[in-house]
Amino acid sequence: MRIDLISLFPDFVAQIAGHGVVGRAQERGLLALAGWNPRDYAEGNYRRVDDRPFGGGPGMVMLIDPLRAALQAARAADPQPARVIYMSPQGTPLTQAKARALADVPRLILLCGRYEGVDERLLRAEVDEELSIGDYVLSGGELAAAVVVDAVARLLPGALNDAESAAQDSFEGDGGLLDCPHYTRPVSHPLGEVPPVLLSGNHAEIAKWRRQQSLGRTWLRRPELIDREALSKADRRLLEAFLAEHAQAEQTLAGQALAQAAVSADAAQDRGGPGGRASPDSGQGHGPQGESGHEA
Ligand code: 9D3
Repeated sequence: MRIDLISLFPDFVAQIAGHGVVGRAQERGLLALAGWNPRDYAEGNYRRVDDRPFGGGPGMVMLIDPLRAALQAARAADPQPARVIYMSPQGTPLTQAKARALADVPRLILLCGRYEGVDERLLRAEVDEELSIGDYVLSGGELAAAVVVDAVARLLPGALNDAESAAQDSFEGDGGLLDCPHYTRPVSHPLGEVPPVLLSGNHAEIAKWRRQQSLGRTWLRRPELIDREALSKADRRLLEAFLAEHAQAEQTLAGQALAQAAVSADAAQDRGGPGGRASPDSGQGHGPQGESGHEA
């Protein structure tokens, strides 16, 4: 697959894409990246690439001609026709399904805007689709393009090694559940223990626990990703058990918080703090003062 980047900072995107999985995909010849800078195609001593917006208002708009020349150069660098995508806050949001579809396209050109955007006539004439990476404001299309390159490159056959690829398959096979928690050595640490089931060697139980964690976390954190009615009976039971346990843990935590608050209030009373007069022997030397480090 070939991806060309049209950008005032083409090296910025290439830099990001030079590491890890995407870098390896390039080394393996699965992905070829090339950058094209509209500034190099701009005319005159000042090599202008932008100008003020007709109708007034803040910011600048990218000029048609330098962008068109850069696009033309990119297209001419390879005879294969390219799909041109404008990275834009007005685009359709990138999803994993979209990334999969793009990974099947042999040639992409990603157009990155800066300033307020690009002259609409260039977009109408040259762009096949507009793509956003989410509802937040970036300073330009470069980081968004890097996200697309990363999401797409790792889907190219041969980009991932076997372990990465197996992990990906199981995730995608899950129909978009969140991942389960992960643990590694040591088993025992001041920050806590590893869940015993993971040390049991019982692979069926481990798979069940992981599935349950995935279901439970997805339900709690991203409820829109789960249709409870559409779950299998087994999944529904796992989720219900998870939620029951979760509610129990919340109860325990709330109980502990209450007990802690009572202890703190007691301590404050002993010190003659708010809520009570100091008793004669108050102050030092007794009681679980501020066990958690915070006092009322
Ligand atoms: C604050 C400026 N906004 C006008 C009120 C419009 C605006 C113009 C240009 C907002 C962002 C940008 C630059 N963003 C992108 O080029 C971009 C982007 C993004 O900001 N968010 C999510 N996806 C993308 S893809 C390209």
